[in-house]
Amino acid sequence: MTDLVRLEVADGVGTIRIDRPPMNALNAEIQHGLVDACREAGERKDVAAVVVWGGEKVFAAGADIKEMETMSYTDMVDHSALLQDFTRALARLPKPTVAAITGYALGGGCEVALACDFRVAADDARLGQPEILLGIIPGAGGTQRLARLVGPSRAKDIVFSGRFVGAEEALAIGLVDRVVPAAEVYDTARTMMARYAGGPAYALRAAKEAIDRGLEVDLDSGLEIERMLFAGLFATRDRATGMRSFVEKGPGKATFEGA
Ligand code: CO8
Repeated sequence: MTDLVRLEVADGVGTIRIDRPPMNALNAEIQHGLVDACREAGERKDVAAVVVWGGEKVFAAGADIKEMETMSYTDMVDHSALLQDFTRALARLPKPTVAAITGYALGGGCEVALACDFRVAADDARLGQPEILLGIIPGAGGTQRLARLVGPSRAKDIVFSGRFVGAEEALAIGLVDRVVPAAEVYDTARTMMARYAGGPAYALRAAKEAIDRGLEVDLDSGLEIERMLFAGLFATRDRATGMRSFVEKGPGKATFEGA
């Protein structure tokens, strides 16, 4: 584990903190660190949901351009699998996730945010995929996840131009889910995740998997994924507890064990 990426856990919420001032440029050490932190957050029973946080000044201004500058085609053939590994590790983390975005979320930084379930942005945050201005394209899932989130035309505008998208526009096009003053970003994201602590962990995991995997396949295959996951939840104690407490006490009264 690297000091540049830390998993901090409090009250059922894990915070994956990216910490490489001044811009949290995502070098290979951070990319490996994110894979490790996601694995740990996924496995730990005391983590119900995860906030990804770059600190009060910046989320992440992208891959480390200084590290990439001298890389050859063959270097990048080897390295590019890692670029997609760390965003995939985040996207596949079987718990709710939110990116808490202050300052810039650019290039690989925007792609980290896109791999989360939700995004909360500061009112002065700026997002974007400026890779085109470096003569490349997004390489950590940006062309795929951005288009799925905001639609192909908007994604093409953002990727072709490399322009920065302000928080209000990001909210209007669905690139972020909430905009709050910068000082409130982390607490807002934490509050969003805290509601899942003590929740039905296996049902949350199944819901995330059904929606995300379903978006990758045709409707009939997606419905089959849903059917199998739905039936599987009848093997959990949480399902038995949830239904029993509804019958005995009414809706919303169950407490779950994550089992
Ligand atoms: N990589 C390396 N260093 C960076 C990066 C970066 N992405 N961004 C900023 N820095 C450095 C600057 O070089 C500068 O260093 P120094 O003090 O040594 O000169 C320091 O951070 C501060 O930056 P600025 O002086 O430029 O600060 P400003 O406030 O003037 O500007 C910006 C901030 C707008 C964020 C500006 O720095 C910028 O445009 N940065 C580059 C943004 C960018 O192009 N990102 C995309 C990178 S490519 C990419 O992400 C590819 C994705 C594919 C795989 C993803 C894997 C992670």
